[in-house]
Amino acid sequence: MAEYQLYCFAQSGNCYRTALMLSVIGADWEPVYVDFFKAGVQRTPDYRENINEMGEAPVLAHGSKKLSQSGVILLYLAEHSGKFLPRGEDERLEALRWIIFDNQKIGRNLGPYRFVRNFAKPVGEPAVLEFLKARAQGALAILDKRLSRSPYLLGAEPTIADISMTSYLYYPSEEFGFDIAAQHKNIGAWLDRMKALPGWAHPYDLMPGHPLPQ
Ligand SMILES: N[C@@H](CCC(=O)N[C@@H](CS)C(=O)NCC(=O)O)C(=O)O
Repeated sequence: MAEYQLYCFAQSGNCYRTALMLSVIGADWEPVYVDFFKAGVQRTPDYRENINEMGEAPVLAHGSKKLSQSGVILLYLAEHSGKFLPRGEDERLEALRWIIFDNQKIGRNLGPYRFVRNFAKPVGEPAVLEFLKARAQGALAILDKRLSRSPYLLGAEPTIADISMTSYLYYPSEEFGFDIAAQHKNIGAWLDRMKALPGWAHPYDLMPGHPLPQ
């Protein structure tokens, strides 16, 4: 058995943050497939009792520990590996600031937008899609401005704040109906830099469940 198990599925940007981290730190890990779409495993009493009371993926299992919330998992892995760890109090707080902004403003809007556009049955109402897209675009513009100042969020080196921020940004542009990297040039250049990290892999190659069965 691998050292780490990650409960995850390929379509999830929330899961991707943590799968990418495991990959770029060179961890010994294996995915445990969460059948989110068909079986809704994350909503079963068994999952909530034994895996994550919050009913969400990702979950990282390490020995007897089970951790959820991608930001917590990223911090744990950074502290255990010494990699992508923000240094000193100011950097730690700055990393947390961007991780929370990502969770609340970017992933929180881009994820549901992509979900209701591609996976929900029936597909979401146009007004809902427009609302989520506008909120996501506003947050992406803030990220783009930040990345005009330095190669990575905190400066010259990538940290867990950058790994978190990749969440939904490598999924195919057809799934969004617009090209994030082309519309936000600094985000596009930063995505290329992140892609050059040893161990980088696309979410659909790193986690199980793609393509979805029809
Ligand atoms: N803030 C959480 C978000 C996790 C999350 O919302 N995961 C989704 C999958 S992408 C989920 O499991 N949702 C539960 C559901 O919709 O039943 C994190 O970063 O880990």
